Formats: sequence, structure tokens, C-alpha cells
Amino acid sequence: LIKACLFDLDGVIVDTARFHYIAWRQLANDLGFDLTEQENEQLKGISRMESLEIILGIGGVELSEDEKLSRAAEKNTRYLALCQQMTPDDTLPGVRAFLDELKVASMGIGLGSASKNAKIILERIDMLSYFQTIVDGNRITKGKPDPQVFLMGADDLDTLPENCVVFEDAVAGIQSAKSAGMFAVGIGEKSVLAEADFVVPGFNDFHLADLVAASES
Ligand code: B16
Ligand code: MG
Repeated sequence: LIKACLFDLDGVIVDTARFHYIAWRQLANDLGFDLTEQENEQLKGISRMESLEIILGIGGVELSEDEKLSRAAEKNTRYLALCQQMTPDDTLPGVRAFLDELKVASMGIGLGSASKNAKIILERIDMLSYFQTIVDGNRITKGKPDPQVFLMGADDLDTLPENCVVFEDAVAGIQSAKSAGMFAVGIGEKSVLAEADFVVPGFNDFHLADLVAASES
């Protein structure tokens, strides 16, 4: 029985990945190497500092801890400047209608994101009021694929993990949902999100009845 839905932010509610990529690529370029779009895929759902470590590994660059913090802060300033362009129209297709359906059905609605900017972004796209709880990068101590982010969300909503559904676009996020004991819906491609219980390309033409049918099959 589904009682609550927990949503990842980037790649599920809104496409901020393109801004993360521009800002990370600039950081790489400043350090003298390039970051391809394919390399950027690995950074989805991964925290800011872990992403930086992966990028430095790609470029074979070593930095002091202080330098890492200042480069990451600089990246974040650039990222947030790019996010300023976003409007409610940037909410991914079908998301708002699906959340409206959940509200009508009195489902719990929560956010489970690795981002420390989650609230700012939800405000920009005017979606903050949908969420009864927000578990973001400021609250968690263990990032995806650890289940902490979604277990905290379930707890906030007073719902057992087995009654929660997670919507995720990242492999690490699907793994996090599965180790939390939740039903995992992948947003994207089946070949990439093979560990999900069910995969859809997006929320367009996807309704609560489809989710219920999938979770019962
Ligand atoms: P920030 P999600 C994640 O968001 C992004 O997918 C990931 O690319 C990013 O590094 C991470 O948030 C941290 O973001 O720098 O804003 O704290 O997909 O978990 O919503
Ligand atoms: Mg994501």
C-alpha cells in the first residue's frame, strides 16, 4: 500500500543537471582540463565534495583541502547564478499534475535530495509548498547510495519504508531507495536504471493509477 512518495530533485522535479555541468566544466577548465558530458553523468546524485573528488581524479589534479573548499564554493556561486534563470516553467513535464494527484489522494509528499540548494531551487520553480518534508544535503550525513536520505523522509512523514515510493533518476539514488526497503521508480532509461522496480521516461502521461498498478504487479 502506497502512503507516501519521496522525490529526488535534480533530474526528477527539475533539470538542474545542465547547470551543474556548466559550472563543473568551468572549474575543470580553470584547472587546465575538460569535463565531458559523459563524465558528468557520474556526478548525478553525488554530493558536491564527492563530485569534486571525482573531477579532480579525472583531471589528475591534486589540491589542498582549503583549495578544494574554495573551488567548490566558487562552483556553487556559478551554479546558483545559472539557477537564477529558472522559472516555474522549468519544472519537468507532468510533475506538477502528478503532485496535484498525490495531494488529492492525501499521500505524503517528501523531497530526498543530495543538494544543499534544494529549498532555493524549489522556491524558484514555485514548488516548495507541495513538500511536507525536505531532506537535503544540509541534513544528511551519508549520501546516496546510503538509504539515510529516504529513511529520514519516511520517518518525517510517519510512514513505514514499505509504504513509500521513491522517484529517482540516478543509479546511486535507486540503490539508496532499494536499501531503504522502498519501491523505486526510475525516471529515465531502463538500461541505466536496471535496479529500479519500474522505469518511466518522465511524468508526462503518468498517473497515480499507473503507479498503484505497477507497485501491485
Ligand atoms: P549541491 P539530487 C544532486 O541533486 C545532484 O544530482 C548532484 O549532481 C549534485 O552534486 C548534488 O545534488 C549536490 O548539489 O551542490 O547543490 O549541494 O539529484 O540528489 O537532487
Ligand atoms: Mg537526481
